[in-house]
Amino acid sequence: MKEYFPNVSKIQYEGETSTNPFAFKYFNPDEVINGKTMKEHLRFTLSYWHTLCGAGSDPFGSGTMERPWLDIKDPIEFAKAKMDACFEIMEKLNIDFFAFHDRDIAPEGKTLVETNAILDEVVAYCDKLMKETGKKLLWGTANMFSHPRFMHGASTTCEADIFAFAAAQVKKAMEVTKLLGGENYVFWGGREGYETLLNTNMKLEEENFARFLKMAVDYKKKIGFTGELLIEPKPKEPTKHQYDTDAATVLGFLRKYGLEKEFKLNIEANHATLAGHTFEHDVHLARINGALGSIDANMGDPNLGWDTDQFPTNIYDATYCMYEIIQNGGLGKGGLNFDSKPRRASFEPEDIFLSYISGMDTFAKGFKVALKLIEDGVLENFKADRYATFNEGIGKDIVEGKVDFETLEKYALEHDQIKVKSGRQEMLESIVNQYIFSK
Ligand code: XUL
Ligand code: CO
Repeated sequence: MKEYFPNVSKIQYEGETSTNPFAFKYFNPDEVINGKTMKEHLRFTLSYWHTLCGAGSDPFGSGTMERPWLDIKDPIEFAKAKMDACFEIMEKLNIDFFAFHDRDIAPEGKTLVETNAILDEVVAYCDKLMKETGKKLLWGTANMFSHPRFMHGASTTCEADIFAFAAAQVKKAMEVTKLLGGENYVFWGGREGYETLLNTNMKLEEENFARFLKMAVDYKKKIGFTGELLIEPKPKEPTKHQYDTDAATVLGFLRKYGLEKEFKLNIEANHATLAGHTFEHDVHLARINGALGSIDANMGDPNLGWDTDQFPTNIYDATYCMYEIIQNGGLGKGGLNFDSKPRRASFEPEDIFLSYISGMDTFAKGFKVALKLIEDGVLENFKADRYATFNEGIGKDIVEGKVDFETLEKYALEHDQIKVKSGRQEMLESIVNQYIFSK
């Protein structure tokens, strides 16, 4: 097989004193922690779209990325070359999983029949490489946002024929994901939202969205796909009002339509922050509702209000996210998928590797910090103490549902001289810093 990145050899763990940019400083893939290797804990995943398809274009300029397969003219050979490059990158970075949209791996043909045939050919090639290398598919999904036919939405479109087309596309993408042993299937509704109520029947769009998801659940069962179905919330971009705004909105929607047992959430860091939350807020909310499925690990830029999809280097985000994952007992079938891309000016092929190294090291360090915080019980003990009044007396009665407003009024009239304690936020932030700074 052709080597696309001859200048980069397999990335080794060299420890935190290393000054080699092409080495891991914190991610030691085979280090065993609590009975599992770091690799198994973190389940790092390559994102096909940004890594293999990202051209580096933006609204003001064309693509910048130098990629060694760009001169291949034949569309199928081009697709297979990207697939080869994908497996080379995973091998060199010690990444076990990848994730893709149908259109990332194979181009569309002139008709849906032709498109499906092209997809089948590339999928067969992918299957062969997976069998040869042992690499795994974390999730598959359908791109129902790039093609102009989806300008009004996919399952939330105003055109019934587009709804049918979208259903056919998801059906095929689910079959392909199953064939490749995918562990999850993701729904991110890129065009599932609206721009203006002047032309939108929001009620019908929301109901159709639920109908569509129900059909997906039925088809999953019909074909015996045992992976998890995941919804990825995002508040805006591309549409002004995305229906899947954040974790809380999606959980409420799923409950309204009786779908809460069928779906978990794929939480993306910068989608949560665009919704005005912290990353850990959405991960936590998913976790305490038993709905934490997987993570799209990236970060935004606090000075920019759009989806910058940057490789994560923020140690606080990584620590707090890993804190939730550990409390969740791990990610199950999920993983840490880097929904991130090198910056437009980081255009050389080597930048792909340098970007992944920084993201993987950040999460590996965050994992260790979070584990130590949990083992030492610093935050959980503080929280337990903070809510201790609910463990006995009137607090216990409240939690056990034994009191009403009248009993509480009687109690309050006798106990109205109340002393409350400090929340100690600054102390806790300082303790977290201490754990991050210490080795
Ligand atoms: C877009 C985004 C997607 C999903 C998959 O913001 O995050 O790439 O992860 O469709
Ligand atoms: Co994403």
